[in-house]
Order: sequence, then structure tokens, then C-alpha cells
Amino acid sequence: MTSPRWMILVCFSLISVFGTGESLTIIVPEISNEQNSLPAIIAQMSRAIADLNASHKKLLVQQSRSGCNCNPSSLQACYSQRNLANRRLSSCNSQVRSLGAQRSSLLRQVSGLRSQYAAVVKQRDVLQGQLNVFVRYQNYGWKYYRGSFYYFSTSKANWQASRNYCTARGADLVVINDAFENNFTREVKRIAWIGLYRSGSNWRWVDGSYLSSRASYWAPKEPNNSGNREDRGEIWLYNNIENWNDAPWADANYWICEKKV
Ligand SMILES: [Ca+2]
Ligand SMILES: [Ca+2]
Repeated sequence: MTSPRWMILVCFSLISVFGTGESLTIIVPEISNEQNSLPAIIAQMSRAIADLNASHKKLLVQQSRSGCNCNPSSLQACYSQRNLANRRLSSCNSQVRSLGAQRSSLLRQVSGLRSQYAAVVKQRDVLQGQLNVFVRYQNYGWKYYRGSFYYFSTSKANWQASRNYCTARGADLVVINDAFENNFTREVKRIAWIGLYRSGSNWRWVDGSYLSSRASYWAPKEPNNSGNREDRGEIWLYNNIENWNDAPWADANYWICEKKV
């Protein structure tokens, strides 16, 4: 019994070497009480060997179709080819991973560039808007000074009509924010309305801000609300740094418009 078992093991080993992955079903003869005669064992072994030979041939055909002969040198060549193919596959996988990382990096760059582009477009629109304002007020003949255009009227009107003239042109009566602007506006050498008005016990500018004591240029003893009817601000003693006066809104004065750009 040892000899047939050994033969089958050898055959299985051969199949394993050929290694095509095909599963084989071989009935291994066993000695039992019912099958203990030598002829029965020989017959069973013969069938097993025949099955094994058939499978062996089939495997050889498959090996032949796959381009490999199954002698040792051919097998070695097949293994070499397989190893080379595995190395190439590994290299390809590395390249795929590297390309994936590059792709992610490029996508991040594209996203960053899109954000930059949107910011530049926004900036361009702002600049275009400012340029349009520049062109428009230059065409009006207004004077540019430190971020604003100014209009110095050549006729007189009350405070509200003066303001209406300015707002109809996208501007408002001048808001004097600092000493530079105070000096610039008094250079007109005319009594002129500015955008300052009394609001209860406070003075406010037409842009809604309250008059700051740091940028306040009232003439001495002003505002005095003379006759209890002076509720608008004007440039008055224009030769002095402190030159403002409060006056009745209905007085006819020159006026100064300002358009910030
Ligand atoms: Ca101003
Ligand atoms: Ca006054």
C-alpha cells in the first residue's frame, strides 16, 4: 500500500509544480475491510493514475498555450519573466501613486489659482468703478484732492438746496475730516455751506457721523446760535484755521460738494 500512496503524492507534487491553478479531484485508494484484495487495489490505482495522466496532459496543453514549456530551464525562464513582470507592476503601482499625489497637488493649485483669479476680478471691478468715478467727476470739472473730488459753487443757495445740488450728482456737502481738508476748503476764500448741521444738542455731518472735537474748527465764540435760529455750519472766517460759523439754513451761500473715491 505504501507504493501507490507514494506515487500519488509524486503526481500531486508534479501538478503543484506546473501550478496552473486548476483544481483536481483524485480518488486516493484506501485499504478497507471490504477492499483488501490486491486486484481491487490495482484496479483502483489504475483509474487514479489514468485520471492523473489526463490532468497532466491537460496542464501541459495549458502551459503550452501560455507560452511556457515545462522543462526546468523553461520554467526558470517563466519565473524570471514573472518576476520581471511583478517588478514592472510594482514600478507601475509606484508611478500610479506618484501621479495620484501630483494630481492632488495640481488640483489644490488649480483651486488656489481660481481663488486668486476671483480676487483679481473683484479688484479689477473695484478699480474700474473708481476709474469711472474719476472720469465722470473730472468731466464735471471737479477738483481732486486726497481721495475726494470737490465742487466749489459759483452761485448761492440755502443749505438744503445746496445739498440737493450735490446729492443729485452722487455727492454730498463736504465733510471736513482733518486739518488738511479744512485748509483745502477755506482756500476758496468764500463763505460757503459745509455738510454740518445741528441735531438736538449735537453737531453732525451729512455722512451721519458726529462732529469730533479733534477735527473741529469753529471760529472764536462760535457756534453761538445767534437769534436761536442758527442750525447749519459754514466756512466763514476763511483766512483763519478756526473759521466755522453756525448760520440759519435759509441763508444764501456758496457751497462745497465732496465725492469720496
Ligand atoms: Ca471729507
Ligand atoms: Ca453763529
